[in-house]
Amino acid sequence: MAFELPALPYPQDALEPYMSARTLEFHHGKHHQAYVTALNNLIKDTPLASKSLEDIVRESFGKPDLQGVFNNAGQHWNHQLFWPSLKKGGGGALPSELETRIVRDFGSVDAFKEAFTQAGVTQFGSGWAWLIVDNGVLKVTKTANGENPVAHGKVTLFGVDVWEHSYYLDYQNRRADYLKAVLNNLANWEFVADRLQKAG
Ligand code: MN3
Repeated sequence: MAFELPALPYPQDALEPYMSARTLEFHHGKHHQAYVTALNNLIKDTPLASKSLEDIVRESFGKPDLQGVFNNAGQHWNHQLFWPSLKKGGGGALPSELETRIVRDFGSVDAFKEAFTQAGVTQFGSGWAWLIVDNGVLKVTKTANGENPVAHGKVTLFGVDVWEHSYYLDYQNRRADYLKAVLNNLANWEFVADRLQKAG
C-alpha cells in the first residue's frame, strides 16, 4: 500500500492569521505531498514497501544508501504529527494531566514554552523542535532536516516544523514569533495530552 497525503483536519484558512491559508496551501499541498510522492517512488518494489512508516524511519536511519528514504519517510511522519497538533483557537490552557507533568519536569508552563522556543530558534537551518517522553520524563529536543525522535526510539508528544517553508510567508525571518504564535495561539494541547495518556 502506497502512503497517502492525509487531509488537513481543518479548513485551509482555519489557522489565520497565525498560519495563513497560503502557507498551508504550499506547506501541506506541495511540500508534504512531495515527501509522500518521493517516499512511494523510493520504496516501490523494495522490501520496505510493506513496512509501517515508523519501521521505515527506524530501519533507514543512519544508513547512507537509504538516506533519501529516511529523509522522506521522516518528513512524512513529522508532518502527519504536525497538522493535528494545531487547531483554530488553540494554545489555551493545558489539560490538567499534561500541565501537571510539564510543571513537574520544566518547573512551569512558561519555562516549558521558553525551552521549546529556544530549541526551535537555535536549530541551525532546517529542522524540528520536539516535546518527547524520555524514560518517563518530558524533555524538549531538536533535530535537523527530517530527523525525528522516532529514529531514536523516543515517544513524541508534539513537534513544530522550523523549516523556513513553515513560516517565511507569514513571519519572514522571525522564527521566534512563529514559534510563540504556535505555542500560544495554535497548539492543540488536547491532542498532545491524548498522546501523553497513550504513552503512559
Ligand atoms: Mn514542513
